[in-house]
Amino acid sequence: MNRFSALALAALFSGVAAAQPTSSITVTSVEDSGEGSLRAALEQAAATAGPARVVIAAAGDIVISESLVYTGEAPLELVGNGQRVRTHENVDLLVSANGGNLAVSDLAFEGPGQFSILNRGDVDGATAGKGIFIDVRDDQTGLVELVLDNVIVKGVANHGIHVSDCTLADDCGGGAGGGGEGSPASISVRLNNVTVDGVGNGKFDADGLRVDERGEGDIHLHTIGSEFARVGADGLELDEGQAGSIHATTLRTAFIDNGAYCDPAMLESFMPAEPEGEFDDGERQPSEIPQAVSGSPDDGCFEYNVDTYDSGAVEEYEIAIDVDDGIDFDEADDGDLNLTMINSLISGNYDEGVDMDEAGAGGGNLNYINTVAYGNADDGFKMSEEDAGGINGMMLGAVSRDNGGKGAVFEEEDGGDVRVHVADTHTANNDDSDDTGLEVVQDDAGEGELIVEASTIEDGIDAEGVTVTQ
Ligand SMILES: [Ca+2]
Ligand SMILES: [Ca+2]
Ligand SMILES: [Ca+2]
Ligand SMILES: [Ca+2]
Repeated sequence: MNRFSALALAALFSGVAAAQPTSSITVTSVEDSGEGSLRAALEQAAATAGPARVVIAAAGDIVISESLVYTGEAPLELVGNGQRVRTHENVDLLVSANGGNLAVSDLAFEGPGQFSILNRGDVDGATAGKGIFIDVRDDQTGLVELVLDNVIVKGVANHGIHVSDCTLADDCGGGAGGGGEGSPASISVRLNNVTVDGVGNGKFDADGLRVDERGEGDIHLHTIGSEFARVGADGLELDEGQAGSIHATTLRTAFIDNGAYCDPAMLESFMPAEPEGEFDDGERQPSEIPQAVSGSPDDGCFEYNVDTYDSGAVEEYEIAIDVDDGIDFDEADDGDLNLTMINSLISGNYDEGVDMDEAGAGGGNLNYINTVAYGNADDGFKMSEEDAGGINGMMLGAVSRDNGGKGAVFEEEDGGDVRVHVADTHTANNDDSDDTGLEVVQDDAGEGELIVEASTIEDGIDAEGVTVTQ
């Protein structure tokens, strides 16, 4: 036996010896509460202190009137057999309130549904309910793990699945614009055969899967054979602020028709006649431009940006309706953004299909392999990198077509290089087909390189500061 395997074995045995035994609890009743109920099992699991395994042996739907809350800090495994946990109330369905790891299999979680911007879940004093929610402790360390296997989440007003390592909870905001502090812990989310459908339609900025990570620590995401569809905001949003990186892989995962909570058709009539303008110094005062929209079904849907000159006069303004993406990552401060999509599909989303933003030190590493983006309202694939760090991009057997923006964008600002390799890839009919198939931009210090092999870029290449080899 060599030294390495001896050490590995020693570590394995010490790990087994140190682990606490897992308590096993059986749910024998589908009642909302009482003896043998899932609610009682979660209370018992929290009371055991160590890891617990709850097996739902009872057949039929479990209809709850208030949230199922696990308060333990130790890992909880919840094993179903195809049952549905349902509610008619606008509440969270399953909550791990003190950062305990969750592993859930063979269960569906269904909210009341019927939410829209005209039937919101966050008005009249209500808090919009989520499907599955882990609230990380402020002092948590190590790895917070959420593992879902054969799980369905539908019909909740807020996020379908949410892991929050952010002190501001639902007011963290997103990405570079996000706030809040976080624990030293990292977050790992693994989804296998998970469907998140029709959630997030009762509130602005409510996603299919949302991870808010602050403080030290990374986000690790792996999805296999999963689907995010008809979500009000982004199908999947990761916000990694402060130190730490995003490491994400999607395999055979679909992102379809997400981002329509702020339905442009519904809100268009609230837009000013001139939604944007650009002026010379002294030409227009702030009181002389359209004011922020009010009186709409949800005024949060309107982005309002005004830039002024030093004199106080308006330089430019823009008001826009905030629709959302298929998959949206924001990585800020130290750390990288790493995304590999394999055999995945991104279609019909109301903003970008793939919307990646990396800021601060660190770069972006993107691999789109046998992955298709079509019919998204803005770009099919978009990566923006700024500050120190560069971009390494690869499209292999990818397709991007019929999107309202560019087929694929790799834009790099400030110090750092951009290197993109495109092979066996097809782009067509993106936007107006005026050099919109591929856009690769290298700004400021650094080098740019685009290699295109065995590909058909019908709608052209727009390269700035980049050497193109075809
Ligand atoms: Ca953290
Ligand atoms: Ca970071
Ligand atoms: Ca950077
Ligand atoms: Ca650069």
